Amino acid sequence: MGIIDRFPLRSNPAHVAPVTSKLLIDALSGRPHARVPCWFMRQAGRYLPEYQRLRAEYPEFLRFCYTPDATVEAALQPLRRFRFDAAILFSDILVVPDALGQEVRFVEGEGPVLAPLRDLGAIERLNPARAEEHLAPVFESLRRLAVALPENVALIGFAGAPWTLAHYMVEGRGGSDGGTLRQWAWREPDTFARLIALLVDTIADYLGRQVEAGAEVLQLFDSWAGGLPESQFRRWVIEPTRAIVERIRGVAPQVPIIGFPRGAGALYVDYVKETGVDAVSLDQAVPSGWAARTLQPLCAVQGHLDNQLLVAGGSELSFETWRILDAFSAGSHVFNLGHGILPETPPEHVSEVVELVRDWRKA
Ligand code: 1CP
Repeated sequence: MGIIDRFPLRSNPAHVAPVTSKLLIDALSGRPHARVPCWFMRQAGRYLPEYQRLRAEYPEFLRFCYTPDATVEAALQPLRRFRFDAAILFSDILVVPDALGQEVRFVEGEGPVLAPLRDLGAIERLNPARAEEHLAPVFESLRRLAVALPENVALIGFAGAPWTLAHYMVEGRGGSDGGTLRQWAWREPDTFARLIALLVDTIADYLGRQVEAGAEVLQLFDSWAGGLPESQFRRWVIEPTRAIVERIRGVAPQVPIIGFPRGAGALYVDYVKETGVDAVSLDQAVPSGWAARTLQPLCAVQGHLDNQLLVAGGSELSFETWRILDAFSAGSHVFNLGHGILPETPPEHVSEVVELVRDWRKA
């Protein structure tokens, strides 16, 4: 049996396209591929000293995000050190609320702080008409990256999903338990639905433009999708995601879409079945065996090494890497973390894992 036969087609590929030179795209599309592709969420950023030096030139993080010279360099930095199979656009999910006219600041040592949006009037003051022009530097970054990347490295575009963007927009920051947001969604679902609908439209347009500019894969980050009751998860996570996936399929049917409903637990199954994503990114709390049996027959899976183990290192890091590779060996798998790389991660641990994944079962 050749190595290619070890990674069979998944049972229901969403679309059929020719085999490409890019392992990541083949794996996500359920096509045969010779080894497990690997990239890491937040692979660019603060754990790299060269990023810290570049970032020091731009006191304001959003200014950095809107400067293509800086973002292209930041996205390429990890590829010079590690043999990743993809580059991810360097930007942030919060450029979307910023583009809609909400006040967004990044406070050193604290993270993002937004002027909280709490009523219909504030939703009506958002201005989707200005978003596209405001985000022009993002599209320019993608155009430049598409030219700069080696031909076997895929270019990933991304956006925050509506629920997660709403979390920051309503709470004014991440990290909290989202109480204000959840209360609003329960108390005034019709008003809240207007915010979500506006975000669905804005995100679908934004991702469509990212594809035009050169993105070959898209990831929707729903980092705050966990902890919702089922009915709310359906309405505010699954439904808006399904609507975005449908819109993108209409304009770019060849582009694989990865969904990341972090913390969704058992609801990962309905998310995969109902949103139509090509691949699902698993957080580290999802049992691997369960995901391999339940999710992998339906779509490609991505994940899900604990980002804290990547900091800790040692023999557990290799054992866990091999365990995850083994667990998902019967179907399409993209090796990644359960959440983004932490700033205190030693870069040597990253190269160790990337090389373990590349060498795994090499004949
Ligand atoms: O000080 C600095 O240099 C800023 C640190 C930083 C970086 C490097 C932030 C602030 N954002 C980013 C880049 C970024 N953010 C990327 C591109 C880099 C890459 O992946 O290689 C991406 C894909 C994101 C996405 C993002 N931003 C998410 C979704 C993924 C996740 O981690 O859950 C979220 C939730 C954000 C918000 C955000 N931006 C920055 C911080 C510190 C945070 C999280 C704050 C919180 O926990 O609420």
